[in-house]
Amino acid sequence: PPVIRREDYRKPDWLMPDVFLDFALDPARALVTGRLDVTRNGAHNRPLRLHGDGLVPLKVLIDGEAQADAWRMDGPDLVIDLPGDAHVVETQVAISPEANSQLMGLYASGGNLCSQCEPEGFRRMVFFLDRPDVLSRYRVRMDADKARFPVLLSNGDLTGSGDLEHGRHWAEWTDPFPKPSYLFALVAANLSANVDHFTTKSGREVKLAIWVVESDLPKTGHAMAALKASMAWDEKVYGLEYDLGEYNIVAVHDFNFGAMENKSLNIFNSRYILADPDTATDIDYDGVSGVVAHEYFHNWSGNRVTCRDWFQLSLKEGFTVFRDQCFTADQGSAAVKRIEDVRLLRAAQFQEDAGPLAHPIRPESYMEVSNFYTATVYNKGAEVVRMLHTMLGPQKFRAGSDLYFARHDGTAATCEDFVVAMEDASGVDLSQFRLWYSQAGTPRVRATLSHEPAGGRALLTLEQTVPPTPGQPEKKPMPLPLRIALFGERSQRKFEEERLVVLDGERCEILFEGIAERPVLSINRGFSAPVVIDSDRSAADLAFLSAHDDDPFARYEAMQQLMVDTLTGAVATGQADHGPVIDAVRNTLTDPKLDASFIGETMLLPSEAFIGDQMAVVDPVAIHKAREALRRDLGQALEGEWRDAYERTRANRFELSPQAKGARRLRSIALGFIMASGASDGPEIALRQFHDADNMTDRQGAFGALANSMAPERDAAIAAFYERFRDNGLVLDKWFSTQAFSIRPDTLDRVEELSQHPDFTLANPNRLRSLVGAMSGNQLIFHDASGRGYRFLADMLLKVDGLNPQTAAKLVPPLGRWRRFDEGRAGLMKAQLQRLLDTPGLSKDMFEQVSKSLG
Ligand code: DPP
Ligand code: ZN
Repeated sequence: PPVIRREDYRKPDWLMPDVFLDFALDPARALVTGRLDVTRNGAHNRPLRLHGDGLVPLKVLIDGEAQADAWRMDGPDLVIDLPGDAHVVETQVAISPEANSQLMGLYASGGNLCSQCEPEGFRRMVFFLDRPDVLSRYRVRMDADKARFPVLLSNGDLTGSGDLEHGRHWAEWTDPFPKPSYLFALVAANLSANVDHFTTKSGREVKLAIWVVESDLPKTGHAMAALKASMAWDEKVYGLEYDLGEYNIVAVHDFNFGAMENKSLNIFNSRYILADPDTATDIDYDGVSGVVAHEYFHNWSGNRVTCRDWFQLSLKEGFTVFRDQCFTADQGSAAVKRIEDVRLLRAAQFQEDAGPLAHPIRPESYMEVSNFYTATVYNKGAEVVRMLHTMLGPQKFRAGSDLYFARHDGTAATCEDFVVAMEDASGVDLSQFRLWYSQAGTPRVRATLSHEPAGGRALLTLEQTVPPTPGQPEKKPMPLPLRIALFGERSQRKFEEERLVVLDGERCEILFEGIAERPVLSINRGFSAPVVIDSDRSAADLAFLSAHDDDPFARYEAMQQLMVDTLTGAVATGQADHGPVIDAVRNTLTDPKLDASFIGETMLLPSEAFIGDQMAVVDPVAIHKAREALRRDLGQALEGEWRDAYERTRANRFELSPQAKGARRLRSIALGFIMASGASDGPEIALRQFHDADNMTDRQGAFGALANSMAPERDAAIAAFYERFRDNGLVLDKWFSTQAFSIRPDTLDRVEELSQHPDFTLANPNRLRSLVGAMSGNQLIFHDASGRGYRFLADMLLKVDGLNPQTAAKLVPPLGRWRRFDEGRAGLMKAQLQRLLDTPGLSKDMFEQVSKSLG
């Protein structure tokens, strides 16, 4: 497949200010007509090239006339020679939504019809200028069988509707805001709405509707509350108001992404809309509010100002993730939110940045842009915006965002435009900061602190390196904003106020004066820069910080570092001293000043994958053994404390306050440690929690603990869970994923068995990820030395690639980590990648991921 390069960007040859689309809908065969007002953009004589993907023209009219010699097919595209500077081009095609297994373009889900266009799905519905820098005003007419599809929705405002012969009806929608094709949406469905209202700060009345199957209406309250809170938050924090009279959200079960921000008609994966206490965990509730907010915030950062080309994807995604992170932090516990975001960044993005698929947040090239909806573009992109916020301060940052929206409203912009707006509004020179957009790889900072007691001085030396990544062997130093403080070991007090140090060279030294006692270094507080810190802090220093640092993130981080040092030490030497971790955990667990949610976060041991990331060669079995040994020792040494925590978090009423959520979290973590201790009543306590729970968080917590155990209670829980929830697809996903995450030695057998289960299907992305994605995220199981895990993944990828290449390709990266493993495993992983590569007819999505992963 051809490689598309950022440097080759050329402005469009033709523009398309107004378009009219007509959809005569039927699940088996829909007729789609596009009438495009095209205008020549600049002085040139190039033809009009309309993108298509699998389309056959039934009709091509130029200014109302069939001119057969004026057009031709060139591969998937329709090329038309046009004499003048403005013409009307009309085309018609037939498509089959129910045969569309890619879930891109117009497809059927649960008997309803819906569309997904980002990034290049529009061209699967009608010949079009399907690129984000071509903005058009849309008028959309559709007709469908009224009994089957009573609800007909598109972007903008409803401008007409009525009944037709043969039981059909029609609707027309007009969107006054010019938009690129990827923001188009259409829905024809039999759904009911939860309707509410929001009044914007300037008095605009907005009708809000969340469309779901009628029986799911009681599960939409949380999403609706999140939508209203997001609308209010964006007015307050960014001064941004909603701009239309309607805001519709439609939930569907089959969806490649989490959700899609189509103008005024969001389409959501139902897992990010539906929530009630019986079926959704607290994490699911947070997922709903976070994604609802994310898609709402796109109305400005994405829709009103969109992207010039797909290399600029982080312009809307990084910024919008940053915005949704801040929203969530403001709604609940900011400390816990930051910890969760960093955990995700390290698990997904740091790994990506260290492997064969590493790319800058603004990539330089791609074969298939769908492969670039990555943790780097999204989550590292958000960290880059966060660093701007940290370095500029909130006021200048807000001045920058105001200028950005004012300057670029109604246009397609670039990452450079964003940085220039920040620069112009703040007066801060961001020349070197631009490296964050062009260099891949996670910077490392070595921090060395020395103390001279006689002079009362401490000297901190910071050195940065940015590792090589594919195509980028040499790196320049980047500006790294590091929040730093020193604490007195004896007094347990912070010396002076925290400093913000921007390390922008390879090395710098920072002098602290008036340091009379031995200082302990607290660095990268709040995770102010997305980097790895190497420091030689002792176990005692880390334990000290975990008890006394006044930055909650730094406190968490010190505990994590202490655990990681202990575990990597145990793997390297076969010897472990668990004493310091046990003492530090006891201190935190019994600290009456800490809230349960923070305690819970801090007690979580680093994942096996994260421990592996710290090692030159990952040894999955040794890591697992070391981590389980620490879990057992923590469980045994603190059994009384865990049982106390378990009792004191016995919630009596379900509510979603941060306190109640924290209590539930800590309770299941305590249960895990009680079971890890080997206490004979562990499985019984877990099964009791499983059955008595009045909410999914407690039930799932117990279910997860039991799924890892060899006790007979485990089978009882698996059977009971299935019986209770077999008709609820979203909960059944948990049933599959919990078993695939199990550390039991028979997990691979079980996963293979589950792939034959009548409720397993490759057609539904959530279900696919719940089994295949979960198994390949289970380091111990996936990396079974026999290579069975690798073979299972490759078998599945081959099957899915024919159905849904976009979703298949996203499951490739675990195989690409072969360089990090021993020769035996690496050989087996490469063999599966090679097997994929050798398969004829591989999609370009898969080809790109697999060929890059082989290196
Ligand atoms: N633009 C979507 C989102 O991230 C993904 N298609 O919200
Ligand atoms: Zn987004």
